[in-house]
Amino acid sequence: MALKAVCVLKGTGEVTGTVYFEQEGADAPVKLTGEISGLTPGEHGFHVHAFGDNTNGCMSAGPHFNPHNKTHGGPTDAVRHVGDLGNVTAGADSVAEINIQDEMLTLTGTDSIIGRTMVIHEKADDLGKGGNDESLKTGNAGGRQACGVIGIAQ
Ligand SMILES: [Cu+2]
Ligand SMILES: [Zn+2]
Repeated sequence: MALKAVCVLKGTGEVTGTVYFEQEGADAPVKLTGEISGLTPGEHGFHVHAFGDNTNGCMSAGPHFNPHNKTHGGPTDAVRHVGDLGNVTAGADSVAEINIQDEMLTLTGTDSIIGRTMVIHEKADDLGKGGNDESLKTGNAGGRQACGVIGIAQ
């Protein structure tokens, strides 16, 4: 049976979104669909952060989800945080359509992303290629515009 999760993203500004997750089984990739609106046109970093804690807004979600102690990277890199999904791109209508298939995320087991936080950022993620220390931690993606806890869906 497919595993399903959902995340509603909200922030202090205009940015809102809904992301759906689906995985056919423990070893299958995770498919993400949905959309995020209210963004400036262009690329925005998109990650799973470690904690499902939004007590201080998106800041209390902590750093990128990184159970294997790697450096930050892009979604197709072998060396990356589990939570590194790269960028989503908003069009002139301020909407980013989410359509991602990821090999490293999982909705089950010890590395499950259920109960953690999805964050959409102000700026583009440089995928660890920015040439400075911050690039290898956060991808220099800037502020957290909206976020939400990933929960089990029906
Ligand atoms: Cu992030
Ligand atoms: Zn990262």
